[in-house]
This record gives sequence, structure tokens and C-alpha cells, in this order.
Amino acid sequence: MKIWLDEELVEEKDAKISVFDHGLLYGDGVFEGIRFYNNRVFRLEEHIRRLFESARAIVLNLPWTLEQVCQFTVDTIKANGLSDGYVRLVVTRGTGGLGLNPYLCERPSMFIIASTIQLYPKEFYENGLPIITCATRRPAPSALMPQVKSLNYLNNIMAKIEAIQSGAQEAVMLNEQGYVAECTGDNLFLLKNGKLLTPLVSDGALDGVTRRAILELAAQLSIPFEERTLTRYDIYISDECFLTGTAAEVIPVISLDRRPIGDGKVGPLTQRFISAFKELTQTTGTPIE
Ligand code: PXG
Repeated sequence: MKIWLDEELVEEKDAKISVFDHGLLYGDGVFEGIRFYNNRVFRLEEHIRRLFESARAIVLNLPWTLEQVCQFTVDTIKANGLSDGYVRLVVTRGTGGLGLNPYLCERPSMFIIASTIQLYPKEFYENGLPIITCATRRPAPSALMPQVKSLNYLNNIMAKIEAIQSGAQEAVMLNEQGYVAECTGDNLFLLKNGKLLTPLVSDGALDGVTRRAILELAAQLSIPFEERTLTRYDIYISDECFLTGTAAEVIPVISLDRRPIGDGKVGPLTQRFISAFKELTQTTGTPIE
């Protein structure tokens, strides 16, 4: 496997980061996960723009242009001869001393891994996921801005542990006010009386690229939709529910806290979104060649 590291492609065994890198010492950095399907990178520019915005929000100045980072991403995929898979970009603050001060770090470091990902076993895509509500909350925007895709994922990992320990695959995370924010690595959608609903980004959701694609598809399919504040009540009484994310794609949810959603089976509108999203990923994107 060839890895992009800073300015060049290197062998996996040579892709090494310093123990003094602040990405490792403090989780000081940002990342992106992007899918490529059928020799095309899905929403490449949108992902790279989010990477730049996340970096900007944490005062991490990237010494590359957006176009360059897009090109590095495509080059890494090409170098590994892949046509379908997942590419992870990580930017760290770089090497510094044993102190928080990011201004003492010389230069940001970037690595890009092109590989594959399978988040959930296939049967969950067909039969749906049972999920739970976890006690771990999304941090308040005043603590850690939810739009920033930072290297601080401990909060999400604690939530994921709660999900797995209770026999579920994913967990609904509430914000400090008790409203639904999202899941540990996915955005949440529900359907009620034919209308699609999803929490506001300002309620603590990541502004997901898949989420945006689903809202665009809803408009195209003439399914009414609204971004609004949601509670667990709204999910309990919903007709259908599904999660979205680059890694998870679109995955149906069949229960929350062991209460069936709708009739407890994958719903018809969810199925329409799954097909429409699949079509979109297979037919659009930046060519790898
Ligand atoms: N919320 C959070 C907190 C995320 O990390 C999403 C929503 C979905 O956003 P996109 O843009 O991908 O539609 C994410 C991104 C994993 C994993 O292993 C998940 C993500 C990133 C990296 C790893 O579950 N999801």
C-alpha cells in the first residue's frame, strides 16, 4: 500500500509520524473520509472544502491549495490501483514540543490513506440496525465546535462503547439541552407522515456531506423535508428512520432503545433513499483518471 505523506507517496512501512506530533499528543488536527465508487471520487471538492474549513476554524494554516489537496487525493487512489474504496485524509498540527502551544509546531503534516471500509455487516443494510440512546452527550459548541471534523473523537468513541456494550451498533447522541444531535459517526434522519426530518447542524450535528446529498435527493424526489430540533419522542413515534455517513452510506434503523420504529421493518421511503443514493454515487464524482 502506498501512503501520501506530506509531499510524496511512500511505502506503508515508511509512512511514519513523530511521537512529538501534536495530532497524536493532543488530537490537534482535522480529518476527512471520502468514498470513491466506480473510478470516481464522490463529492471530492465538498469534502476538501470542509477539511479546509475545519482547519481554518482551529487556526491551522494549510500550506497547500484546495486544488492541490484534491489532486493529492486522486493521486493516492491511483497509486494504489483502486476503483472503489474509502480515502482518509488526516492533517495534524505537526511536530512540536511537550506543551500545548500550537505556534511552536513547525509545519502541519498531512497523510492520505486509500483503502476500503465496511462499517456494518451486509445484513444490517437489508434488515436495519437497532440503536440506543447513550448517556454521553455531544459537547456544546462553546466547548468543541461540532462542525469541525477534528481529531478529538473520544467523545464519539465513548458513545460507541455504550452502543456496543448494550448490544447495539450505533447510539443516538443528544446535545447538552437533550435534543437529538446525531449518532457517533453518522447523521440521523426520520420520516413522519411522508416528511423527512433531520436535526439542525446548530443542534450539534456534523454538516455531513451524505446528509446534504440526502436533502438534495429529497428535493428531487419531491419528498418534503425540514431541518429542525428533534427529541427522542420524535424518533419513537416516527414511521421510518435511517442514518447517513460516508463510511456507513445510508443505513436503515429499525428500533431505538428496543422500541420498534414504525412496524419495525425497513421502510419504503428509506428504501427509495438507499436506491437514489446508490445511483448518485455510481454516476457522479470526480474521475480518478
Ligand atoms: N457525524 C459525525 C460525528 C461523523 O464523524 C458524519 C456525521 C457523517 O458525515 P459525512 O460527511 O461522512 O456524511 C461523520 C463522518 C466511522 C467513521 O468509522 C465515521 C465518520 C468518519 C470517520 C470514521 O464510523 N463519519
